[in-house]
Amino acid sequence: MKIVIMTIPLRNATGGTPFGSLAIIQSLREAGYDPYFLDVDTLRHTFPEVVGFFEQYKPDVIGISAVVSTSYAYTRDISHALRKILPNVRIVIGGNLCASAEVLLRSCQVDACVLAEGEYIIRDLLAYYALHSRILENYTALKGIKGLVFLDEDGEVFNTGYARQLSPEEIRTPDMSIIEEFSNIEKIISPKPCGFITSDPRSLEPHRAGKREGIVFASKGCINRCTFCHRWDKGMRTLSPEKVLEQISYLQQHHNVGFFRFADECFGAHKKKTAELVAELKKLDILWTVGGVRVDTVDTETLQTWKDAGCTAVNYGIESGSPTILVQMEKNISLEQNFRGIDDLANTGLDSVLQLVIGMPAESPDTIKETGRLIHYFINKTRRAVVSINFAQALPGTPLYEYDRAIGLIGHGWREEEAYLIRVFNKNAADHSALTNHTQYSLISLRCWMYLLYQEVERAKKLYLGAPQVPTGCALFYAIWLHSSGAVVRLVKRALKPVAPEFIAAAEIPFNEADIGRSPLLYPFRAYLNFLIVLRDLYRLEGAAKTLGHLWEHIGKSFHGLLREQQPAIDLRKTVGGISQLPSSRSEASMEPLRRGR
Ligand code: B12
Repeated sequence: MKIVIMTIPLRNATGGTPFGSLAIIQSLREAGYDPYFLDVDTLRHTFPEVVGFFEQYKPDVIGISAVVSTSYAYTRDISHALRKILPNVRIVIGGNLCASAEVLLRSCQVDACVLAEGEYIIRDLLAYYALHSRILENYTALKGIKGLVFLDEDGEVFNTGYARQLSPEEIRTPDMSIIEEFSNIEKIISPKPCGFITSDPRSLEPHRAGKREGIVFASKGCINRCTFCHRWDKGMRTLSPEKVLEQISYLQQHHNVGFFRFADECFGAHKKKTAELVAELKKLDILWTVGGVRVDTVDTETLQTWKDAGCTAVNYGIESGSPTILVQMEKNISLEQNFRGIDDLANTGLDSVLQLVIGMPAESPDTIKETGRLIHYFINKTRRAVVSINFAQALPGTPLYEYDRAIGLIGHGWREEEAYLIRVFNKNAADHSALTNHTQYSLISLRCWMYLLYQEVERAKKLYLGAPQVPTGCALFYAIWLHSSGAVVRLVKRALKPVAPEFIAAAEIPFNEADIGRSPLLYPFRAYLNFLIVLRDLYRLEGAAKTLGHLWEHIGKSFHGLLREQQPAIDLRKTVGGISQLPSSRSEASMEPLRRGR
């Protein structure tokens, strides 16, 4: 049987190791198959190149790895193109996009969606495909394979239920030689370490010169279920130190990697196993950073042992400075714990990024102010000023997505859901251009909040880290630019050049919205300026008519806001439980477990 596993291009640039595809290929090899790997994400083949490859290769089965829900449009288009040239090929999709199984099955050319970890499900499916053609489907047999969603004999969505989750021992060590054979490892391993490693003076030690940076993982899943996060794994599993060391040692020996990034979502939650791993890492004299850490799973002492073992940075998912929002997120972390987590960082001097999510349904000017205070605390305490702010993006399989469906922001039918998936295709959560406003405030307010918080970052940098002020000329010029067309700006420049050259020189310093925070002149007027900036952004993005519509919404909601009370702190999962409708068809009932997440 000829099989191809393919990745799809995520975002505009290559984005890391395709661990999901490697796991599937390894499992298939163990079972005696010899799949081809088409790593479109890394190699960035054009669409015609991909189609051309399949036309020539003519596989029997294509497994598409769609690991994020923002990958829908490409998945749909490629599935249609492949069906056209290979009418009988079996097309299977795996990855988080399968939380939208009904859309995939009804609108794409897909035979089956594989739920969660596909290592063993794909084997069962291939065994079935070996015996049955697309024309003569045996639904009784298909329904016996766990972990699948497909359209049954009546055209209804049929979900066979989640398959058994892998034990930590069954999670495969990624075989990077597959990348070497089919893809391009040079595009996956970075020639230089990232800023979170170079911020540590140890990165300059002579014996690390020329070392490269690679990605590894020590665990899968998370101990918590935040209401904006898609959980496809049940709970969390931590690998044995041996499995982690295997990944590290391969990259060290074959690719001169000396700096490592752990792509875990919840590094360190299993304390004993992590302590064992950290003790081993210490012996290796490498430098490493960790992706996701919960503040309630660490303390100063633990972080210090990590630092001593080569850790340079930990990235907490702090998310918000508002107790109301933390409850709505079901973060199971209090604001006090967040502050304590920041203290732990400060005590150890580890680098970090403050990761925030704004725009949950209960977000308001008050909760944004609370988050602003947290930003000040973080920057003042840690002396670090990297803050990453994302909008809460509704991902299928999360309470936030279900909330949006229930209140009509997404809609109930699969066609409306498809329209939403197309809207968020390839969009990062920080992207202003595909925003869904889940809050009770206007879209203009939501967009202003993002600028407001970045201005607090700049303000805090000025106050506590001594970042330079923004020159008055620059600030004034920016204000003029905001209010006028390019022609007026040019006129002002020409008029002022002979009389105030310093003003023009200052004005030409690159300046962005966030810098208002460092301008003593503009900072007091930031609310007003942000409003203008956002109107300008919306006008550029959507034109005059729609901008006027947003303005109208803003006026209406501001008026109502005078009467509105602060929303109570309620976990969004509970809110959704109270407002979502019961499934009214077999297809809807099949989708139910996917909507709930795990
Ligand atoms: C590394 C990573 C990335 C990397 C690259 C991902 C990649 N190439 O795999 C980058 C940086 C690109 C990335 C980006 C984003 N990511 Co990301 N990312 C991850 C992370 C941390 C690790 C992925 C990984 O390697 N997992 C380990 C492997 C083994 O698991 P896996 O990929 O899930 O594969 C298994 C199954 O999915 C399935 N499977 C996968 N492929 C196939 C194929 C077939 C044929 C079959 C049968 C089965 C199958 O079997 C695999 C083995 O068990 C995960 C969290 C996590 N730990 O999973 C988040 C995660 C995948 N990302 C997530 C999100 C939301 C995003 C963004 C959309 C965030 C955003 N809005 O900005 C962006 C994409 C934005 C955009 N513009 O489109 C979510 C996905 C949720 C969802 N429903 O979309 C996750 C799960 C984190 C989370 N819990 O919220 N991400």
